Amino acid sequence: MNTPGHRRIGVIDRYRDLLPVTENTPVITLNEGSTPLIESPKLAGRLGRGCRVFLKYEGLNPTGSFKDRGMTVAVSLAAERGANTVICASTGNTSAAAAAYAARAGMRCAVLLPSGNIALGKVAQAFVYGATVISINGNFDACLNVVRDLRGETNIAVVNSINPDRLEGQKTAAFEIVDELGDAPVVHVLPVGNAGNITAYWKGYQEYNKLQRATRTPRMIGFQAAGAAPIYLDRVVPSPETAASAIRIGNPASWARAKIAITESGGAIDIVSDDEIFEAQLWLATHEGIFAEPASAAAVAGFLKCTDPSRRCGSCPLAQLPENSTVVLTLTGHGLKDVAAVLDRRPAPVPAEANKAAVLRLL
Ligand code: AN7
Repeated sequence: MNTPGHRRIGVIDRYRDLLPVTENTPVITLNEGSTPLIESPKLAGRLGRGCRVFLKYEGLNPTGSFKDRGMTVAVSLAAERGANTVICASTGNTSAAAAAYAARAGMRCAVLLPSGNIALGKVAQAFVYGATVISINGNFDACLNVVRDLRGETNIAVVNSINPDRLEGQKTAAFEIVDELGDAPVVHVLPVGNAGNITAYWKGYQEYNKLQRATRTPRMIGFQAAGAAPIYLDRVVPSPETAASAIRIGNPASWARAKIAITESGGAIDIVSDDEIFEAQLWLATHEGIFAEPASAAAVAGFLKCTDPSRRCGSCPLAQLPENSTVVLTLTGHGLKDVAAVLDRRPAPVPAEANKAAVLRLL
């Protein structure tokens, strides 16, 4: 399975026994999952004491985000149940994945996007995979409310994470991490928007612990953008604001389950500012050669904040790590999804004449 010389297989075939599929389920896959777990000695250096830090780079999934894991399960089961249309609300990545898997299944796809707040690469994906792209006059939470009302319509499958099949697929990321490290990490850090992913990881880690494939479950730490932090603030945010458009969500669907994951795991929920997010995005790219989208960088920003001695808070799980602990951060989406976010903040290329001397002068 996924060994050298073998074809990379999708998450349904890799974890079939632990997913709600049968031999009658048509497997709609793009060979998602099996993403790299990249060690970061530079992040580990901020912890010291023999700790190791790994980055689960979900941006290398077929449509460039972790959403593919959930979508292969949701679309396969929708096909098995006879749906001919999939629909979702999205801040961009869910719509890209839904459109791709629907195309592969020969199903129609409609995506409801908040007008004016989607990274361009994600809109391009929805178009190119042939989805009907509907721009809703409202934010993501308004889009999700419309989709909730569409549940139960004949032949239509809702593939947001209010569909439990999505979270089943997404829990496979936790399985992969344990399979690769030999045990669960001590702490798992990830960005939180609609809160499906933190819920799915927690489910995956718990299942592996029950199956005795892991001796422990990690403390789950979620980071929200400061302007879109309903779980942190413990109240709905009617007009969420952040340049990390993927997590611009004010009323998360999996709010209650995310709180359970945080509480049961001994974890935490915290916030990072947009400036911290973009600094972390650049830090990751310039120090580790990994380009992740702004929402993903929220996890890195949170890690950098919580490991800064001048800012460390006593109750943070990252402040009380036992020696030789392993920490995993999920990088949920690829940086190329949202190039405008970077170019808006970077200096323009340096102009030069087409000769060696002109270029050498700039080095
Ligand atoms: C890159 O695509 O909600 O907490 O509609 O695209 O499981 O919602 C995306 C969310 C983090 C937050 N990182 O995950 C959508 C959508 C990236 C994301 C999140 C999203 P959840």
